[in-house]
Amino acid sequence: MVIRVRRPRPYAGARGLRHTMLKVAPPAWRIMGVLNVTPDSFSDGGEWFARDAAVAHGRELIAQGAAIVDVGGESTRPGAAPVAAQEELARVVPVVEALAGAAAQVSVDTSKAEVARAALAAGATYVNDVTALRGDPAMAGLVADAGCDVCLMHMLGEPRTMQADPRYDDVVAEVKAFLEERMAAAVAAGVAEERIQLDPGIGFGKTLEHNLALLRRLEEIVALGRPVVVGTSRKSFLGRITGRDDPHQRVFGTVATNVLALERGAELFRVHDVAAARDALAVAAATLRA
Ligand code: PMM
Repeated sequence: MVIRVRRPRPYAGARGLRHTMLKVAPPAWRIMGVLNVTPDSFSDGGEWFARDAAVAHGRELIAQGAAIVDVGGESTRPGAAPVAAQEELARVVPVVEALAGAAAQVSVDTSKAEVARAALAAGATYVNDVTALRGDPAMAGLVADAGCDVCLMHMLGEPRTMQADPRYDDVVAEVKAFLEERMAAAVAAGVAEERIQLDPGIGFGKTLEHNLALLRRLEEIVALGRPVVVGTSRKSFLGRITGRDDPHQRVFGTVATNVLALERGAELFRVHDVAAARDALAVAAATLRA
């Protein structure tokens, strides 16, 4: 089956906030709000597991300024148990369906083609695949046929074991080479280059030092020429630095990484706390432009 997705609507801005904003060019940055419909994600597992709660939270993320809502039905935290496609489908599709008419793009965070296909048919226009199209041989062709946006993310190993003892000679060079190779593979499979976004995969097979090196030298990933997605939100390396064990208390640390990443050229920010990121990025972007 070939699914043609609708083109995403233009970014409508945060509801009720737009008229008070500076009259400057529309932001080059966008926020991807995280919506985990899972019982076991590391920071919000169980909070939005019921369909109605998930849909309401998705709408709230959009109201706060998310241009994309990223709906996921399988936790990728270290050690997480795999979820069968049917279960993942049942979690994700009703939420995608309900949010598809809203003033934001809906993304599906999955590495299973079966789940992505159903989510695209339900109105998603973006596939966020943490395996960069390596997890399911049918995924690249599906994304190519659908003409949807796709995020290719770097991960060393697989979620169950990735944090065991990750090693690199030069983490930034290796992540960059991986993303370049995955982009070429996607294009070879028929994915349009302009639909591809790249993500260094903060926390996916990386130590604290690896994560900081990737953020510090993010320009090297930006130099690949495609929009860069950064997902630092509430992650454990922030807790290591700040001493905050509760992921909900890592908002300020997340915001610091977002601003640094913006300055280095990142365009998409995958966060749980949209309002905080939106204000910080608006101020940082206005300052950089001035
Ligand atoms: N991180 C998580 C899940 N999906 N997708 C992308 N593209 N980048 C990320 O950094 C990323 C991701 C980690 O789990 P969470 O949904 O609980 O934040």
